[in-house]
Amino acid sequence: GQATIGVIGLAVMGSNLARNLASREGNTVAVHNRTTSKTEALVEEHPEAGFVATETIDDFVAALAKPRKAIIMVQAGAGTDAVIDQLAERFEEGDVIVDGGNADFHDTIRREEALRERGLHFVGCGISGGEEGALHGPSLMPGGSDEAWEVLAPALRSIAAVAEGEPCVTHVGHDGAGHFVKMVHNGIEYADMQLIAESYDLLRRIGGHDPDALADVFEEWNGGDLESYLIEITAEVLRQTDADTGQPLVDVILDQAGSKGTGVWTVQNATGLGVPTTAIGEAVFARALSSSEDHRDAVRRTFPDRPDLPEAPDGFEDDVRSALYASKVVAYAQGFDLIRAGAEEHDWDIDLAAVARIWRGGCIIRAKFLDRIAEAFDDDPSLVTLLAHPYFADAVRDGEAAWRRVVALAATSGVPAPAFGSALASYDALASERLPAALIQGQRDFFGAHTYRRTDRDGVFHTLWSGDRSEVSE
Ligand code: NBP
Repeated sequence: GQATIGVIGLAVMGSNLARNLASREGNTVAVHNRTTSKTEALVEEHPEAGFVATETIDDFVAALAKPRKAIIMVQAGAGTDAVIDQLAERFEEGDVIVDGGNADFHDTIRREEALRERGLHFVGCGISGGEEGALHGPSLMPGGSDEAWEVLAPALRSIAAVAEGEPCVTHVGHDGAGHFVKMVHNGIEYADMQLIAESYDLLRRIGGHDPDALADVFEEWNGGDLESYLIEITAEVLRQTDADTGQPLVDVILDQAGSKGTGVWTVQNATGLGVPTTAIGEAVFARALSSSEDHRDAVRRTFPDRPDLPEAPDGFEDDVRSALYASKVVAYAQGFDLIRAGAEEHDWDIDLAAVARIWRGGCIIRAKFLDRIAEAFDDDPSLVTLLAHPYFADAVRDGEAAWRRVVALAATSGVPAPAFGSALASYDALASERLPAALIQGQRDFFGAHTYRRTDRDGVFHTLWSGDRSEVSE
């Protein structure tokens, strides 16, 4: 075979990734799709790519130079398993199968183990950046073995986005580490989008700005600390006028947010690992709430009298910007906490600074902010939380008063700001000397004899609540 790498699955993501690969020095790309007409169409439309078109899986495998490298870009789940099986039957020791789809990392762990037993390498690779990223440079999060990374690195480095001169790809960790980190990336994306949406809502309803004026505000913010792809596209969405009605497009879009599942996975795994990713949780729930049509109807009809919206206080726009930044620090800190907890649970050696660096380009959450996060973990790889790093601590301190004003005003005005509020609550809880968890331990001991520990002595204790209420130690 003469192709240096192959792509299977030529829907939008696979086609774009294959074109990206083909456009880079050193890659010759074999392409294959279950439905052959798609392969033919791609090859015909892009003669410049010099694709090696293959009709059958056998042709595809035969077209690849050894060690064979194939990237699967088919629908996650059963489709991926089917293609893996087809390749595994034909591949030989040392060959590498890459799954670039949005797989559940548990599936990736399972597949990697099964293929390893057969002498094959399997790499679950998170790919962020959507269609555009796949074509021009995604952020790539490969897992799998060190040997597989060595084989794949040149091709992956050649197609990744570039940030500050570095390709946005790193060997995240073994087996499912790459897909785990991609999952958390998407969870953080949910939180970031929700925080921006709350900022918009507050500025619109309390600030009284129209979408066009708000597009200016977000454009301005994009020139500062908040500079990011999501802030940039927010301005563009707010600027858009609907051709049919002449209204701002945002006003004619149905206000029910969809999701494809990675946010839910993030929260499920966070709760399983006991990591309080509250901002991601609020973001996932906020989308679900927006789509709860019956509940929204029933409650809106029951409570037609809403608080009066106040005039925006002086400096409100700056306050919201500060609240957004501080909340964002909390949300990202929680996301990185989850990566660290996942790494501990699954024995992955994940460099958090490297993860922050590969998210600086190509992916949806790319932002200037991630440079700061990378620096923080470079300074101190064992940093307990981003909130404790001097740079972010100062940012939170500077924004704290504004953050409180915004959350308080949102509450009295009846404008929901769940992610702002819960990020602030998370910060306040972490910063509190004492938490009411002590009372909860008392309650648990009362009804379930769950025992408690004391602040002043080692040991495990129980109060004889239904007896003489004396304390016994276990
Ligand atoms: P889709 O997720 O829509 O999958 C379509 C592709 O899967 C087609 O090539 C189809 O072949 C193939 N396929 C299916 Br369906 N079942 C198959 C089977 N049993 N055997 C072989 N091939 C099968 O494509 P996509 O939107 O390009 O996404 C590809 C992957 O990338 C997904 O896992 C997705 O989650 C992930 N992803 C997508 C984005 C994005 O922005 N869209 C971003 C990041 C990751 P056919 O032509 O013969 O039907």
